[in-house]
Amino acid sequence: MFNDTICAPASAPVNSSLAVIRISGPDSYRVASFLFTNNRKISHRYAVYGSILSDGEILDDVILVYYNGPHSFTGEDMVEIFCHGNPLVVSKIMRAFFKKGIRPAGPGEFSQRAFLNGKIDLTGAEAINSLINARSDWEIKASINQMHGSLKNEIQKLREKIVILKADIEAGIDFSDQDIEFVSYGSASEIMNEIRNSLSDISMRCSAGDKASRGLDLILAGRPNVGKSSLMNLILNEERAIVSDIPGTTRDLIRETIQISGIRINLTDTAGICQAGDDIERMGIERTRKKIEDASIVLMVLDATAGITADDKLIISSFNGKKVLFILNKIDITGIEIAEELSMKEGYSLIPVSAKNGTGFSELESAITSVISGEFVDYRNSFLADVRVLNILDLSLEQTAGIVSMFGINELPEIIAFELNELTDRLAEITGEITPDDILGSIFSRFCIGK
Ligand SMILES: Nc1nc2c(ncn2[C@@H]2O[C@H](COP(=O)(O)OP(=O)(O)OP(=O)(O)O)[C@@H](O)[C@H]2O)c(=O)[nH]1
Ligand SMILES: [Mg+2]
Repeated sequence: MFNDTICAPASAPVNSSLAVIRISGPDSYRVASFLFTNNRKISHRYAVYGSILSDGEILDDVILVYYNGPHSFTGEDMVEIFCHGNPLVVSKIMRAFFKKGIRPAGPGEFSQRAFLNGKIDLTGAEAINSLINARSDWEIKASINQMHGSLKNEIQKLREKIVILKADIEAGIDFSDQDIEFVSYGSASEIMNEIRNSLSDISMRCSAGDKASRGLDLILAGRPNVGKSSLMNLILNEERAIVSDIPGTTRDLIRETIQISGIRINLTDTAGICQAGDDIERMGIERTRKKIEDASIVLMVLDATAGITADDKLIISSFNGKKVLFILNKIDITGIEIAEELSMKEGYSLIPVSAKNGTGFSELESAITSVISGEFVDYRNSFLADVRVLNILDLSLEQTAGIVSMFGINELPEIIAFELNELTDRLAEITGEITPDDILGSIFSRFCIGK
């Protein structure tokens, strides 16, 4: 428990109908009662209406809720004040609290107190931060699942298994003179293999989650003038990129983030690939090639009026096994039949569209959706995990493999028990049961103030 009391706005500093101010710590109740006109009515988890009064001046009429610790978010005594959403009003109320000895909270300090007081584990705290910053439906859903313990529960199940195995091996050491075996090395090794499989499954689900929260890179590529920028604008539903009939209009990469099927997509429009006319165009094409290498999915745009040209084929041959969707644009000029003819002749599966009048747009969206689902086979079951968690999982997997081989060479049980102990401690870092202070500091400093 902390002996100082902290205060911060929990809402953004903009003019809005309401704003929320949070106070947490042992002085919350005393100072709130002092500044609040309706102080006799303040009771645990009741919303009370009154005014905040400082030096005889009414600062605002507010709703105040008091939470008696440990039954609060932080586990301490807490007060939440719902005032009118003017940043000046918020700042006046906060200053009144500061004058009474309460200090401003740093980033993530409320969540850090909740964690240190055992109200949430580290995966839950990180999920709250992800929920606040989520940019797709998937991230929102995964954050809520994780706040409800999805990752924590999996890790705890594994730790329990390891602890039982370790206890059996240690019991074997204690009773070794009586020739009693609690677990044979054969079955211990099997259990360890199961643990390894579960760890590897969690790790894969964390990597899928990591990928999904960064977003999938989709890139529009093709020759100049085929309509890449027009398609970009159609997908974004805004005139984002300049469109013209002059080949080489787009020179730089144009990147926007959208959501398709609940997944974050980073969509990039690129310079048309051709023999560059000038240095700037050449630089644009180089950037395009580099971007294609990094992309998850390429949307190769073809011009129906030109068919599939030798230059198109050259570009396609540079994709090197990437996932590609072939889009046949400008079918408003040629008619849709050309798509089937060309598909038969050239062997590509073409999606006919017109960026000009929107024909084929919904088919294009479904094609993108189905590629995304294929790309993230199991993203719906994935976890939100940052590099910290992924790193712990990698090290744990390595250690697990080492323990399996120790059973194979009949290593001393004392040494195996030591390794198992280290493994449980390592996994405990994920939920934060054992985590060095500097790591905690760096995790919570990423949070916003008031959270
Ligand atoms: N009729 C018709 N014209 C189109 C269509 N899509 C694009 N255009 C026209 O084709 C020309 C080139 O379009 P852009 O979107 O600038 O092509 P781009 O591939 O981005 O070209 P660069 O940036 O030069 O590589 C413009 O005049 C567009 O109006 C379409 O579906 N139908
Ligand atoms: Mg363009």
